[in-house]
Amino acid sequence: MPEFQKVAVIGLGYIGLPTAAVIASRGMQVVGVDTNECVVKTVTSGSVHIAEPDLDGLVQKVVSNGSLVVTTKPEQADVFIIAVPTPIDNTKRPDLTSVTAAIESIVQLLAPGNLVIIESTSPVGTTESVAKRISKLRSDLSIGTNGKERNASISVAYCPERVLPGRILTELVNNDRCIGGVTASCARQAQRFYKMFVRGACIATTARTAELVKLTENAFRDTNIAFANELSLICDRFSINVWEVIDLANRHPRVNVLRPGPGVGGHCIAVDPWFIIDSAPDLTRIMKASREVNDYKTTSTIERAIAVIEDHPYANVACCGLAFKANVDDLRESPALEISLDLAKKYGSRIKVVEPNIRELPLQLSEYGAELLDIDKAVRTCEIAVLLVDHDEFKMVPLAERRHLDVIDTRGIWQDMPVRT
Ligand code: SAJ
Repeated sequence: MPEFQKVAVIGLGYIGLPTAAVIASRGMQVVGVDTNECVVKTVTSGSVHIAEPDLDGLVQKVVSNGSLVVTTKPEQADVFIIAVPTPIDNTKRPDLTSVTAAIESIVQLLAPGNLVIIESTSPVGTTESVAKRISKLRSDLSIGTNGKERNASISVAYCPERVLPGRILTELVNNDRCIGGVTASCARQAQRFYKMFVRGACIATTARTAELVKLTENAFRDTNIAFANELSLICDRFSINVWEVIDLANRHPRVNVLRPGPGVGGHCIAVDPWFIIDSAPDLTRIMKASREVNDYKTTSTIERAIAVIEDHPYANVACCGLAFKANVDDLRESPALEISLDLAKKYGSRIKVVEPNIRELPLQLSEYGAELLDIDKAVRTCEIAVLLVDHDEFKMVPLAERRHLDVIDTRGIWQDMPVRT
């Protein structure tokens, strides 16, 4: 009998739902679990609640052929994957409430031979604590033991996801995976499982190492973006075009400066470094400074926009983009949203928002009188543009149609005209 026939995925968000759908498409029976009844209803009807290329078609297929079933309550399975959010609280400390609740919801269902995998981004030591908690609540089960006791044992592992929104389905299958076991046998069992649907290498390590690997990846990117953002502030002071500096510097064979922007958004890069900072505050000077630089870039963009708007007392302002990055509809932790909101608070109906990936403005923005326009109408009716996201739709606006605009280009995509960077 195959070792992994039935898989329960707890949490059907940006990671859980695509993971559940991919596993279901590989011939395993999958139960997707989410406490949000709207999510369960949507997916049960074969639809999706998140925009991600090709996800709708895949979910439709696996739901209609019965290999993915969705519910609010977990049930017995061979493998349990925890893919719930792990945000930071107001004091920037990791909030593991959802992981704890997910574990509590499955612990009494566990049976010998089961595999429990945490995919949620977690501070170092979380998986070991989870294993201890399971041992405490289920003294009949041992964790990761081999040999004679094997039938009474379960495995616990940490296997971080590293997929890029916008490319999730491809990266889920093709990226290498780092598989951290609480014991070596736990890692081996998890490795066997991931090899069933991952084409990339599945590399075994300890749970603690895998936890830090995930945090390292995102902290590394945050620090590199901070370098680019700091450089953009320096260039502004010296009236030098930062995009030209980066382009020329990157011609050096060993230099690769990333792109500045209006700050760092999303629920990962701007959050995960805090997991490391929180656990080693005395050792994380670069990571903390990077977070501060990236947050300051949002503040400085607001200040620059205000300075330009104050120079044009009656002008309408196009805030181009609300999403946290190009070509997605995700507004979570978005600096573009924060900037547009601040400007709408101050300038009300003069603010015209362009976001091609949403149908309705978030309530906070419309309450201040801001209006959602398409890009063509916005460039026609505004005199100022604050370009916040490098969506494809914005890249395609010809120079002739935006020549009249006073532009703050935080993404460097309208560099064919004299602009403020
Ligand atoms: N950004 C810049 N300049 C750049 C690159 C990005 O300002 O040169 C900004 C984006 O505009 C956005 C933010 O950074 O606001 C994050 O975007 P991103 O594309 O760098 O990353 P995410 O948040 O979409 O996904 C990241 C990825 N991590 C890494 O690249 C190390 C992804 O692989 C992870 O799976 C994901 O976090 C996650 O879930 O942790």
